[in-house]
Amino acid sequence: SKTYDIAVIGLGALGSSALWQLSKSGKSILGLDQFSPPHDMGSSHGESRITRLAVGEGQDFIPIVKRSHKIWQELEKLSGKQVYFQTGGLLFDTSSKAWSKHGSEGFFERTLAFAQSADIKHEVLDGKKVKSVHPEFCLDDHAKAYFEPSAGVLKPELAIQTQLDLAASNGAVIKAHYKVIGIRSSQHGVQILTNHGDFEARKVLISAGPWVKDFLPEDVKYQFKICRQVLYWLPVTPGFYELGKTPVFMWGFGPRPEDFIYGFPSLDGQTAKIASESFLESHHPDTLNRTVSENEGQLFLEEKIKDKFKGLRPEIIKSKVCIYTVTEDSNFVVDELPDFPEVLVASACSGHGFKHSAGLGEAIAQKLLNQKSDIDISPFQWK
Ligand code: PYC
Repeated sequence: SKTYDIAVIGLGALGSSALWQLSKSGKSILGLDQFSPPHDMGSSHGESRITRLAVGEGQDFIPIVKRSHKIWQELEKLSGKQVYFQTGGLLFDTSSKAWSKHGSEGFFERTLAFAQSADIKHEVLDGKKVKSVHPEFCLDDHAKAYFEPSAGVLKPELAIQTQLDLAASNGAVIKAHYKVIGIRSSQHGVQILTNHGDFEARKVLISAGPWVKDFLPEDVKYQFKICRQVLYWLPVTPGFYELGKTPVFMWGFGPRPEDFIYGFPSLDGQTAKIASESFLESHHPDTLNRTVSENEGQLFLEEKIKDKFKGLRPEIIKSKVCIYTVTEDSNFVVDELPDFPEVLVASACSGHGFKHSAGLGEAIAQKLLNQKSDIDISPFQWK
């Protein structure tokens, strides 16, 4: 049977990006997904993602997101589809003790320091100034705020679909509803066992999102937590949260990573998406609770939304469960499977990955093709 040069397992944000970049090489490329991507079972759905350049998660990420913005432009030009909407982005820290984003203590100050050192256009504002332009945010006059004009909204499903379409038009073979059951070392490199038969590839990328642990040995598996998240859509009052007026926003309001919400302008003119984050429990994606109870929604409104917004009705129109794969320090992992160098694992975007997926997918493709890359992925080795 045929031996593919490279196979990609999992076609979400990273997998679809890597597949498109790999498909430009003229090599034989195979993409496998257990569902039909873009789908809503992993970490790459829910209509919108934030992108921002001064990423307080760490300086190593800045070249990746900058490169990603270039690639989104290329994708839009090639496809005629708009995946990035520049809205500007606001970051608030209103905690009396300073809020800590998961894995990134001092997130507000780090964002500001990185914006200064990496020459990213920004403004430091107070609550009073923000409210004079954006009365939708109920801030104290002296609240800390940071504004970045180049931040905005990415459309994850459209970006994935478009990258898969371009990969297919370059000759990549995409197989939906193929569940990988296992991988083994073989004469040609890697044997991939699936529910519909086996494949051979010289190299494999595992970009399986929250299913990554199914492929990992015990000695590295423990580094990942699989965390359930809930996205909510709330009704907006006409004239508020309009795309083109309201920026994307992130808001730390207490010391814990869970004391955090982020949100978007309305993309449908009726509702705005707002969500929080949770890192408290770990689950397997096959058994994780994918329904959101009325009680859970009411708690979200009470504990996270109350008194913070104008022009938004405290009511839940729609909700959706999404999954993060998380490391202790929120760092990504891009490294070979221990004792199996033909297999590269790319994972653990820890809830801040989509914005980097275009640049990271390109760097991963370059690594798999033994090409030089401008992006340094060495900080993402196993701990
Ligand atoms: O990376 O911008 C981000 C983000 C906001 C909320 C979750 N992730």
